[in-house]
Amino acid sequence: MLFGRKKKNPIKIADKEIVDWKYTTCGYCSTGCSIEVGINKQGKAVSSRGVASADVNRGKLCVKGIFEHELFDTAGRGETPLYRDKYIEDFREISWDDAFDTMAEKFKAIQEKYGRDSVAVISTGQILTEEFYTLGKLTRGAIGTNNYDGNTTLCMASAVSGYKRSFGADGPPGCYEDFEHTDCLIAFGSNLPEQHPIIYWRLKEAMEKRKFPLIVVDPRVTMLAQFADMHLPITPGTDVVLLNSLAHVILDEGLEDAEYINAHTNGYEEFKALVADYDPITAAKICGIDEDTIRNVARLYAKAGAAMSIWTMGINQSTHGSDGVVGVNNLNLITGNIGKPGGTSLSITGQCNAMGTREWSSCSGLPGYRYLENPEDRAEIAEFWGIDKEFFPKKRGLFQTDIFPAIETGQIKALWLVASNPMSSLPNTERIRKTLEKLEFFVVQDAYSDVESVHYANMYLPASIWAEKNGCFTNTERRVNRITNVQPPYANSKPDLWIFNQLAKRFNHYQQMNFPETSEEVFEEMKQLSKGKERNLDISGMSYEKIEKNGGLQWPCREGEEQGAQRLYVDGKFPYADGKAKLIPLLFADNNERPDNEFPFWLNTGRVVEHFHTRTRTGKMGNCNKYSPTPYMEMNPDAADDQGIEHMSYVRVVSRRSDAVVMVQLTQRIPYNMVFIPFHFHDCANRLTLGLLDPYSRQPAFKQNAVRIEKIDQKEAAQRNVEARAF
Ligand SMILES: Nc1nc2c(c(=O)[nH]1)N[C@H]1C(S)=C(S)[C@@H](COP(=O)(O)OP(=O)(O)OC[C@H]3O[C@@H](n4cnc5c(=O)[nH]c(N)nc54)[C@H](O)[C@@H]3O)O[C@H]1N2
Ligand SMILES: Nc1nc2c(c(=O)[nH]1)N[C@H]1C(S)=C(S)[C@@H](COP(=O)(O)OP(=O)(O)OC[C@H]3O[C@@H](n4cnc5c(=O)[nH]c(N)nc54)[C@H](O)[C@@H]3O)O[C@H]1N2
Ligand code: SF4
Ligand SMILES: [Mo]
Repeated sequence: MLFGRKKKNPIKIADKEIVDWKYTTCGYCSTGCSIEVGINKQGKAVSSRGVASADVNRGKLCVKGIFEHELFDTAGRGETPLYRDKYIEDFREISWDDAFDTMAEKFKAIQEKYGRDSVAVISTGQILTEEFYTLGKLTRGAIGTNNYDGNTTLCMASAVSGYKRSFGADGPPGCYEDFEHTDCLIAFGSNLPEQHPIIYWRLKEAMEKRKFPLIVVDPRVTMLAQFADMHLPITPGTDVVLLNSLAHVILDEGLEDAEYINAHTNGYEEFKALVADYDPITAAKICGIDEDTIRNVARLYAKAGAAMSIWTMGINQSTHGSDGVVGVNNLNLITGNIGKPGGTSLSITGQCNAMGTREWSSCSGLPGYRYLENPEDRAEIAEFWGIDKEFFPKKRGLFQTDIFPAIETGQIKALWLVASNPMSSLPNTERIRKTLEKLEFFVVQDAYSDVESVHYANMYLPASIWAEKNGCFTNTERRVNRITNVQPPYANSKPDLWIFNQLAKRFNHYQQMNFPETSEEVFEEMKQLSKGKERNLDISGMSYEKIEKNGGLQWPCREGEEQGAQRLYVDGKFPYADGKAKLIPLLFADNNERPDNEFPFWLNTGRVVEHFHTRTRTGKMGNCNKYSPTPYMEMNPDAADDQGIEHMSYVRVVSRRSDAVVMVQLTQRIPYNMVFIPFHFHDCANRLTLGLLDPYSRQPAFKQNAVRIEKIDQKEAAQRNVEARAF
């Protein structure tokens, strides 16, 4: 008798009639995978595949990238510019020209009445580098407001600030290839298999070839923790204590690299004095990791030939985010693990072009890692752009997270929001709602018109998205890669670059300044500004053609060089004036909202693999949304048992700010006194978060909040859920 599939119809793979494959780079996370999009006879994008020859992903894509071609005609795409005098009125369609005239007129009138800085501009990590550069030029050089920042303050600000404090400049010094050389890796608050699946795949490949210890520091047993040799379930917000204690053991046991410390760092004595207070017994009580584990990890790390640390939001999104990054850098400096193969401090960045905005947007200063605080940088850029250097402010203005309170207090009257969705992504949604309602004039420029922030806007500008545009992204390992316009702009949407250029025409300085029309011309302008021996951010050796041919190029890539550099600081020379890095003592202050009798659970927030941020994209894509269509919460089964809460039931989660209804998923991944809610869903996690700010980076502590859980009527909750999904 025959068993199996013999009699069944064979599986047929539909012929999509692809006639061309077009090169581009994924527009979700900062891994930077090269993608080819398949185009059929009708010119429609019908398939996505990884580029086999690309060094980053070597033919692989994750669940988001593999469906990215479906993005172009997802529901809710913006079709035409919209306007209304007051946000409570109905929108009416307007022409692009009218939109720009009105926008310029309103901005100018508000600036005249309340001062130049009363108009704020908030951007993103998700548009093209050429667009960032042009927006910066427009905002700093023509509109002239100093209240200009990006959503990167929610994301990478602590890494930027920590790199600057330790090394004298921003820029992740390592690369993915470091996995191939390292002898020990610690991951702090980074869940690679879900958030950077292809970086994880690179790590796994390296570990399969050559086993080395993987240590994961995370309060949850994440997917990465499940693959680790050691998991350190740290008490939230206490990484600085652990880092100080690791340094304590290393110095106490004489495991440091004294030669490296002497030759390449300043501040050793003060640093040593501070970490002396953080012996493992004292530290264990604060960070929840036992003293023997601290000693073991310190020894493993210091004795490894090459050791590296990676981190993401578990470190950055904290009241000690910047200090956490400095702590990681301290650890690597004292063990001589910077700039060597497998020895590095590698911040895993977030959005597809979080790096591009850091490098070129002028959000925190001037383009190409130049500073407003530096008179020579101001003079150089003013001359290059053809404007008076006195037009620039002498220090940076408000960070994104300080712009919203400034709207609240009436200092800021108008806001231009480009590719960010603060109604879902900022802490304390109710407060943000009230803040947006106070604006006199509010413009949202987004690829989707159904974004929550649009409800409060006077004007909506429909932007083209991802591979409807042409330009570059920079990934986590400083690799500049190409996005090519594989599809024409949707409906009457326009590339962000075109929008910036049109608005620029409405401002006085346009006559003196040059705003090139094409991305490639903008790139050539950026190349001019990047040239210089002392500058690490040098892209003058790149061209569009060369980038695409190589599947991306890393900076620095100087004029005449065939390839970019894999690592920074290889010679131990840092961008501080004396060429040395700083060892910085970090005093821990316990200032988080903590669980108590009234709010007994830590609320931790983050991400899942199938969704990206506020779901404007993945919420509408079949497979991505199918995996998790409902706002949910991870809860420990024992804790749920004690509260009489069942798996898959709805509960109300209450914090000091507000409440949210979620479905309970019971899992041992989460400790007894903690719950975890993915922040992707609107009117959910961020209704509850407090978001205390880091003093250096102004980044919110999204992951340390206190909540209680209440039982609710299941029928009503289910009905509300259905209604919410329908909206
Ligand atoms: N699928 C998917 N991938 C993404 C994104 C997405 O939305 N979806 N977003 C991209 C972006 S912009 C970013 S910034 C990255 C974020 O990437 P990750 O930072 O890896 O993701 P998160 O889930 O936000 O947080 C990581 C971990 O930090 C832990 N954590 C919480 N508190 C602490 C703490 O006090 N200490 C330590 N050590 N850990 C803590 C959490 O338990 C969580 O597991 O992902 C990028 N990739
Ligand atoms: N509780 C909690 N909150 C968090 C986090 C957390 O871990 N926990 N993480 C924080 C982090 S790390 C980040 S990065 C932020 C993200 O926060 P946001 O950036 O506010 O969230 P996104 O949903 O990515 O918003 C990007 C918007 O840009 C639009 N868009 C996409 N491509 C384009 C384009 O090419 N042009 C234009 N004009 N628009 C485009 C999208 O439709 C979307 O509306 O969230 C933060 N919020
Ligand atoms: S790992 Fe990141 S860059 Fe690569 S396909 Fe997935 S979302 Fe895109
Ligand atoms: Mo992020």
